Formats: sequence, C-alpha cells, structure tokens
Amino acid sequence: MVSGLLGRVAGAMALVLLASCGSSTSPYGGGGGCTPTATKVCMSGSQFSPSTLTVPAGTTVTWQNGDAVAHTVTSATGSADVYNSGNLGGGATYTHQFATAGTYPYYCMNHGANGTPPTGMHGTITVTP
Ligand SMILES: [Cu+2]
Repeated sequence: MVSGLLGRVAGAMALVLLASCGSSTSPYGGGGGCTPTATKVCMSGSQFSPSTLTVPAGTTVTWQNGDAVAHTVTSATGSADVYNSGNLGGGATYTHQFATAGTYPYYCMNHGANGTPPTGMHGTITVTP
C-alpha cells in the first residue's frame, strides 16, 4: 500500500530529525557558540547581540561570529572611526579599539545596509569619556 509506505517514511524521517537534534555538537550552530560580555558583541541568527553596547573610551571591542554564515563588522556613515572586518566565518573574531567618546553605528554588509541609521543587521557602539 502506498499510504502505508508513506507513513513508514514519515516515521523514519521523524526519527532522523530527533536524532540529529539530540546529537548536535557544533559549537556554532544557531548562534549558540558565542556569549556576549561587557566588551564583546556576538553575531547570532544574523543579528548583533547586544545591538547596542556602551563602553568607556579606550576600550577594545570584540565581535565574534556565532553563526555558520559569514558576517562583517563595517562602520556606517556617521561613525567617527572607519573600519571593515571583511567576511568573518563561523567562530571568527574581529576587534576594534574606540579611543574617542561618541556614537559609532555599524552594520553587516551581507545582511544589513549602510545608512543613517544603518538598517537590517546593524548595531551601535556608544563610547563614553
Ligand atoms: Cu551578517
């Protein structure tokens, strides 16, 4: 019977899905491989997390890609510092030191768009004196 065969196939697929769920060991799947800190921004689910970060002048901020897809950290129009990480693969990190107080908008070139403010995948670093 065709319907019986389909039922067995669906059941087998459900088992595979359950097994793959429980046996996942990738540290970068789903953005779960990165934990933000006071000076670290994670890229998770094609978003910067946190999207706003406030640090004192002189701080070196680290971004880490917790996704499997490539992201960039790229200064947006209006940012006093101009920088661009280029493509960061899963797990890769990028750092930039913010020497001067101000507001520094940035975005991902793959999932956001430059602008004032930038849109899509973007964030802001606020640097206090
Ligand atoms: Cu991105």
